[in-house]
Amino acid sequence: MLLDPGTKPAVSQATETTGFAFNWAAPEHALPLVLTAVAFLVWLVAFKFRKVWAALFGINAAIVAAYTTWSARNNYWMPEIASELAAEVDSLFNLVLFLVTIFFVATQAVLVYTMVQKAPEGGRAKSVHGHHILELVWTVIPGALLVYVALAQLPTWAKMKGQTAGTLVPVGYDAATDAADLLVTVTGKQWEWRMRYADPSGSKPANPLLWASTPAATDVHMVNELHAWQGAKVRMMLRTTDVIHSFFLPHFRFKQDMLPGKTIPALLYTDKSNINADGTERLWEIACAELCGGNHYRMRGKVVIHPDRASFNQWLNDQKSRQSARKESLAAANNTPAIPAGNEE
Ligand SMILES: [Cu+2]
Repeated sequence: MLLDPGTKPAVSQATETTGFAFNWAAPEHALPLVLTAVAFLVWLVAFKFRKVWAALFGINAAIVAAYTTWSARNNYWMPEIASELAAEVDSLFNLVLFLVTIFFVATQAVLVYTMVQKAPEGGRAKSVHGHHILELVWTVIPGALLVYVALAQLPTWAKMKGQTAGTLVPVGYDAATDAADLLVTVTGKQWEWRMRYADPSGSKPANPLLWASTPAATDVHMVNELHAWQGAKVRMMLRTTDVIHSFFLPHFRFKQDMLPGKTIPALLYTDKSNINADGTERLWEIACAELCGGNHYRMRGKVVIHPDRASFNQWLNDQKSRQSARKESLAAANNTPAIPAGNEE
């Protein structure tokens, strides 16, 4: 019996890790410590004047505001940006972060003011009930902001789904208008990612959605590695063979759940290559962002964006010939009798 070449392809795992190394001189490491130290000093003073809780809430708000502003400005929380779309996602994130920070600080300021001004020393603050206009204000303003955020993200979401730029209302996938340069099916499986490319020498599958669920014998299989070239629009057909996985590409700010029984089309824009001029590679990881079982943590892979289409084609053709060689050796092994001739019962 000939094994599916997809069951045991060459695995080349992402092994590089970047551990956290504390450095006093680095402001991103020292700043939280300095803030904490200042906060502790202020708290001590407050303790003396019996306004401990008011001081705590105030200090907390100040630290959160300083740290979030600083982190957003220095892009401290996010890895390298791999595409323009990723930068768009970051600005959406920063918009939400900005709104949340403003309102957090504002509400904490009211809280602290009430605790300091409205309470007798060491006693309880007085409660205020039934202020109609105030209630209207704090309902209408957040409501309007939520609607704004919901509308602001629609064009980015449509791009990620590969719909025409400028489309606000998400529409279903249409193979006829699919402008992708490369087609790849990514299947989540406990506990790895299976990538499948159409035969580079054959014609593009007429119906990519159908092809995603019915592999051709000449497809090229790969495990835990997603390859493309710089400047490509990559149509990814996302599937799972078992439970829900979440296909997460942090450098592309791309995350999509894979749902059993569904093929989910998405588009990846590759504006940058992660192969340096000297041939070394910057690690752009793939991770599973949905707890999917005991070995969930093993669902690591990597994205390789070749500098041009020619080097990608070379890679794909290379994979294709390796795969045919594996198929042939498997076929030869399956034709060899397991029991040497003459020893049969
Ligand atoms: Cu998973």
